[in-house]
Amino acid sequence: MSSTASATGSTSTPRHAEVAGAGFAGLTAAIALARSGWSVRVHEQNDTLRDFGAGILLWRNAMLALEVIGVAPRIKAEGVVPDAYATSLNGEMFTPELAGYPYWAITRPRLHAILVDAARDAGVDLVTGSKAVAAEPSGVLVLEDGSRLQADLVLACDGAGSAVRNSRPELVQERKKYQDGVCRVLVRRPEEFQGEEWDRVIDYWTLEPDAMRILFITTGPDTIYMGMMATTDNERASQIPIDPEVWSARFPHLAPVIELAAEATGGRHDPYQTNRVEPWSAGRVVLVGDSAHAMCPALGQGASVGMVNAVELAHVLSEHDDLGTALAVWEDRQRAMTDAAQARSAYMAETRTLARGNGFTPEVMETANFELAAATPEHLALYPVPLATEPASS
Ligand code: 5PR
Repeated sequence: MSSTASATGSTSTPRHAEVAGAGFAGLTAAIALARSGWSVRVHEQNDTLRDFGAGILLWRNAMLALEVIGVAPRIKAEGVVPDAYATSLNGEMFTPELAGYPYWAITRPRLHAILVDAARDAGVDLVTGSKAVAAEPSGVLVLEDGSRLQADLVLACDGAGSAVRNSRPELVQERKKYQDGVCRVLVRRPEEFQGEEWDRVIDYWTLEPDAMRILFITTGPDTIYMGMMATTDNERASQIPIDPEVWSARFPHLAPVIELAAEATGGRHDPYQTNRVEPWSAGRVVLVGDSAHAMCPALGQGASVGMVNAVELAHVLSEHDDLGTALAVWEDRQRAMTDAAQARSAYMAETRTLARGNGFTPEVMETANFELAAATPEHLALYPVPLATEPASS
């Protein structure tokens, strides 16, 4: 195992990180640390490095994080900018929002592949079939096979159900479940949904007799990401594979894509949930991503906030030699934004405010407009915020 390098970072031996989980947060943290001189090993429990999800919106905050780690140019080349976010309630379309806003849509497998490439380029050691089960504040990551790996920093990026986090009773969790859940599928984009009017996000809502919603997101000329939300007690609408009958009855004009959604492989259903954890670290163990702040998807910010916090963590670690100081400064800087994102997405999920259109108020956009300490003025200049969605001035 690696050296027990001093935590001062000024020695010739690079500091070493063991990361549990090769999801978006884990890979982003690994790339950021490796690029600032750390030796990094990532453990993925699955036998392959891939993402099983559908699509994702990467807001300005996520793009800034990806800019810092050098990945944004590939996102821009392989993803698309939705030309607007349109909302329809019972077939009536509200004025579209977010025109000109710097956000990108991409499939989750593509984003994941791009991050894996960048991790390899940065010299990150990626280990598959390696399941982390616990960690110790002295800087030990424990694997399922009993190995104990010593590190200067252990990152628990093993998701909302984090086994590593759950092994630390001092990291106190506050969980909450909500009424809705979402089936997410990636479908082939058929002929009838080609054309400019579909090169956007369209959020189709119905609220009677119960809430059912289809979030239609272009992820390029070949694919559509569909987020199909329903109350979890509507069993037929909370199933993978998609039940085409129950969805087409509510959204007849989307029947062709619903048929494709029903045939899609690799979709998943997740109930909306929040897990607020405090604090985010114990000694040399730190939580990054859903393990720290699982949130409702209503803001579309779960993964973005995880990637932002990952990049900010590496940045703070390069500013402060003392690990304890760095972790305290990091949590202090990121906590308010993260708590607000969790609270706001929960509020939006509970009240379904997006259904009424024009929901991207300056307050809602605060998360997307968060400016990373790690971002340079040049990075910021690449992502100007259009006037209509400018951060609320105080
Ligand atoms: N926004 C996005 C999204 O993927 C979902 C929601 C909002 C980008 C669903 O996963 O409200 O559930 C949502």
